[in-house]
Amino acid sequence: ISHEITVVPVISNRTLEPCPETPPNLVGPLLVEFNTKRTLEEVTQQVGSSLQPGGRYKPTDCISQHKVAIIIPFRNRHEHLNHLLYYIHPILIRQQLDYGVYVINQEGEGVFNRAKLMNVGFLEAQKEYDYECFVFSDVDLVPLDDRNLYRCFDNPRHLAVAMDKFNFHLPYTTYFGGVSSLSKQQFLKINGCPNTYWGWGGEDDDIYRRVVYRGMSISRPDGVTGKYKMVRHQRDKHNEPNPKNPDKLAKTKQTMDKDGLNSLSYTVKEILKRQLFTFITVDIQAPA
Ligand code: UDH
Repeated sequence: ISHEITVVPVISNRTLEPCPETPPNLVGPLLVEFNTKRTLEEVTQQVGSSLQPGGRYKPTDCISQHKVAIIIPFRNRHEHLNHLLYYIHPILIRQQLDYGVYVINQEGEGVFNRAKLMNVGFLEAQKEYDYECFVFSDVDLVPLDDRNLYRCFDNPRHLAVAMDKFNFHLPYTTYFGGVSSLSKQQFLKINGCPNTYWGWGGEDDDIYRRVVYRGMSISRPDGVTGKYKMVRHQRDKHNEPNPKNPDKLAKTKQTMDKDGLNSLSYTVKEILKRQLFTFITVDIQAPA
């Protein structure tokens, strides 16, 4: 008597391969428009189904090679955030990233501080997951091409190289604003961002200088891949240009070792897990 043996494949034990170096499903140039209002509920319906709460995702059919935290400095820009989430999630999914989206919300009405919020995002995201790469993105900038990879490179990367508001050019060659990526190691090497740039202006140039003073250079996509559309807006309250900021740049070399991650102090007030993002409200001791 012979017995046939049927081998049943066990799906959960299937070994996954690493995702390919170049994501196979990218489409290139994208249509982006901000004419229609988008509510968070709508956007959650439209793009949230494959995410884990907190705006987390990883591919199911291969092992992502990129653990990326998207860090968004934020206050009172919900309409912009909805547009960004609507466009960015499908892009990040096509890029096969293992990622999470972190909105770092400055509490209160004090002077805004973009760079300090970036430092907070770097530390808070790592409390949740072993992120190796950090993409810092303004809330109002949507990439116009999904080949612009939201990952880290051998050098710190400037991603927003061709914004519509600058006629799809860099405003100046050392510009490092808008969207950038740094690996954990690269960010630690520059002691993070400065905490002392209150109000608008200068902090992005300070970060650029930190990178150069630590012997690194800037990596960039080409001017077609690096196109961005900005949501048009008025100047925010409590984020006026600060005339003291540009003057500080002459001293970055001396100050960067004592102004940064190693001097950061803040208090987390609330952490909300939404489907499309993690919303972290922080008191950063802003002056009135
Ligand atoms: N941000 C907020 N809330 C604020 C201020 C800034 O969320 O109140 C964040 C947001 O991610 C924003 C980023 O910080 O994208 C940079 O700030 P910004 O948008 O003020 O800087 P930008 O250079 O604009 O984009 C400057 C003012 C433009 C006025 C144009 C008037 N026509």
